[in-house]
Formats: sequence, structure tokens, C-alpha cells
Amino acid sequence: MNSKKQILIFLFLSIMQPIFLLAADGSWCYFSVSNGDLVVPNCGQQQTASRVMAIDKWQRYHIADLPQRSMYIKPGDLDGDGAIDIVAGGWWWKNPGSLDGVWKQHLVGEPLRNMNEVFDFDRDGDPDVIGTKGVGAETNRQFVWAENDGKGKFTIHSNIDSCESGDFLQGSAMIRLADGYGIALGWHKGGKGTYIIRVPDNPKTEQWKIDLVTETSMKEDISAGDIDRDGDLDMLLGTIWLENRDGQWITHVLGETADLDSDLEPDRNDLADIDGDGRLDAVVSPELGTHLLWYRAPEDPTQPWIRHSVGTIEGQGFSMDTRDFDRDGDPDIVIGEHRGETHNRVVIFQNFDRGRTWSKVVIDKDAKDVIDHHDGTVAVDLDRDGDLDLISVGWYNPKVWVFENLAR
Ligand SMILES: [Ca+2]
Ligand SMILES: [Ca+2]
Ligand SMILES: [Ca+2]
Ligand SMILES: [Ca+2]
Repeated sequence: MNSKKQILIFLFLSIMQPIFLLAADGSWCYFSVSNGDLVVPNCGQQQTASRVMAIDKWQRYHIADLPQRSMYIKPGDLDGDGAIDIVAGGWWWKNPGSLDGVWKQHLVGEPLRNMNEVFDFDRDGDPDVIGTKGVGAETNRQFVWAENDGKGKFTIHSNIDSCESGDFLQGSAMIRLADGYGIALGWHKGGKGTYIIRVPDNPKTEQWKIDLVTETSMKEDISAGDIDRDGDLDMLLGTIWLENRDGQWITHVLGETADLDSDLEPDRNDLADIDGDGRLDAVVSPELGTHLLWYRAPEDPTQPWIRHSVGTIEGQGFSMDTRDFDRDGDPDIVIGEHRGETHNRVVIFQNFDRGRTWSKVVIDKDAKDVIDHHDGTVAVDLDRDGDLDLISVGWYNPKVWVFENLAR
């Protein structure tokens, strides 16, 4: 073979490589600026391309109608069969093995009516449940926890202090503290501030205490992460973060939204390294506004963080999760709409080029009196096939949903 032929074959293989890869595994796509899939970054001449898992094929399943609103929806293998079940409100649903099967509904146990965390509190290997006695959005500050026997049968314990203020939860985060685990709490009307429930060493016999740790609250979501990289977990409340300084919680303002939209209130938030520089950035989704934002953490996170736009979300951002849906190594963002004018959608914002370019992929859309999302669109690989599925719950439409990702 002469060298000209070799070069031609080499060029042919180079051009065909993405197509060969696509053929080898149908769930992977090739995106490039050269064919218009991606916007050229910074209006420059630079070539950018990446190979990512497809995120545009989904199947929705209606799992249950709820008699009242549930604050949260969370995953966990409650019965120990290896399949991931769903918990919302006072119920759990057994994973039928195939996501299109019948999800049998079980009561966690009265008087636990509004789950806020699923976690192995007694460290015996199975997930337990904590929640308030509150029905729907009624004011209730009394917590109980449900001890799992490993097979999804629960014993309810009431050895938790009542919270001194609060109406219903809009923020809840498991947080590892110097002396054990805690559950950070944010109330819808703010209460007196941010609280932490202390999980005692022996959760069955010792009383669980609740401390007001700071008067600061943004009345919404709470995310835990080591923002200042000093080895302990801090908290993100939206455009404020709380520095864990040896158990004292110091308030830092990281950015603003008022100059962009004076009505906008941060609702859901996540900590994720959007630009791949090793620092946790803040993702903030809106209530009473449409701007989905991320704030880049500076070297010293007590200094102002630089705000960037991800895109707009017409139905507002009451449901959000930040995970690597396309498996290209960077976090993407899913939003479930709650206040769409006529319809509510589930939208994935796909991160390209370290948070500079986002591609908006609508994966579900239906009439607003059929579906909405509130503290939902939680990403979890429900069928353990290697792609992230979603579980979600509505507020105007209190229903439980599963979205199966058909990439795999
Ligand atoms: Ca347990
Ligand atoms: Ca820290
Ligand atoms: Ca990604
Ligand atoms: Ca999956």
C-alpha cells in the first residue's frame, strides 16, 4: 500500500470514528462544534467536541395519586432485595424489578406522615426514615423516625425533641458533623433560623436534640458540602452559605439575584463542581423568576462568587437535581417545572465546555393540571443499568412519578 492510500484510509477512519462508536453502543452520541451540535465557545475559532450518553429518550410512569401533598421524594432499598424503592410522604413503593411494573404501596407507619430523609440512622445496614407528623403543608414541628427491620417493616420512635419554631419543611440535608450525623432543617417561613437535629449514638434509647445553629435562613433548600475545603461540611442555603467553623455556623453572602430580577427568590440549590476546577460551585434555581444560575466559587469562598446563567425555565425551578446525566464527567442540571402557564416540563440542561455552554433538552411535557414538580426530579439509577432515572412528586398534582431513562 502506498503512503497516499494509507493517509486516505487514516483520514477515512478518523472521520468515521464517531459513527463507529455510535454503532457499537447506541446510547452514546458524538457532539461537535463542526456540525452545529455545540456553540463555539467565546465566539472563537476553537474546536470543541465530546462523546456523551444520549439523554433524550425517556418513559414516564404514573406510580400513585396521593391523598395529600408530600414535601419530598427520596430513593432507598427499604426491603433489602437489591432494588431501589421510593419514599414520599408517609408511604413507600416497592420497586417491582422492571420499572414499568406495578409499584406496590406500603405505609411507613403512623404517625410518620411527611418524610424528609431516608438514612441508616442506627447503622445496622438498612435505610430508616425520618419525617414529621404533618399532613401535607399543615404546620407541624414534631418528628418521628421509623426503624427498618431490613425488610421494609418499621417501628416508629418518638424520641425526638419538637422544633421550637417552623411551619413545614422546605430544606433538609443529612450532614456529617464532628460528633456524628445531623439533619439540617430549613422551614418554609424561616422559623427562627436554621436548625440541626442531632442523631445520637444510640438512636433508639437516647433523645434526639434539635439545636438552632444560626438565625440565618433562606427558607428553602439546604445542600451540604465542604465549600471551603477544610475537611468539614458547610451548608449552602441559596445565595448564602454557612461556614462550619468548629461547629459554629458563620454566614457568608456569595452573590445576589436582585439586580437580575427583583422578584426572584432562590428556591432549590445544589453544590457541584460545574467548571472542573476542584471547587464546589453553587447551582440556584428560581421561584418567582425564570433564571437558572450557577455561581463560580472563587479560591477564597468568603469573597464574591461570579454569577453565570445556565438558561431560563418558564415554569420556575421548584425541583432540581445536579448530576452527570450524559456521563461526560461534568454535572448537568435537571429541572421539573411547577408553575408553567399551560404545561409543565422536565428539562435537562446539558453542561458543555465547563459551564460556558448549556444545551436544553426537554424530556417530558404535559398539561399543568396533569403534572407539576415540587421538590422532585431526583436523579437515581433505579434499575441499576448505568443511566440515571428520575423520581418526582407534584404539589398542585400530588402524584408520584418515575421517569425511566432509555439510554441503556
Ligand atoms: Ca437502619
Ligand atoms: Ca468546610
Ligand atoms: Ca455531563
Ligand atoms: Ca437506569
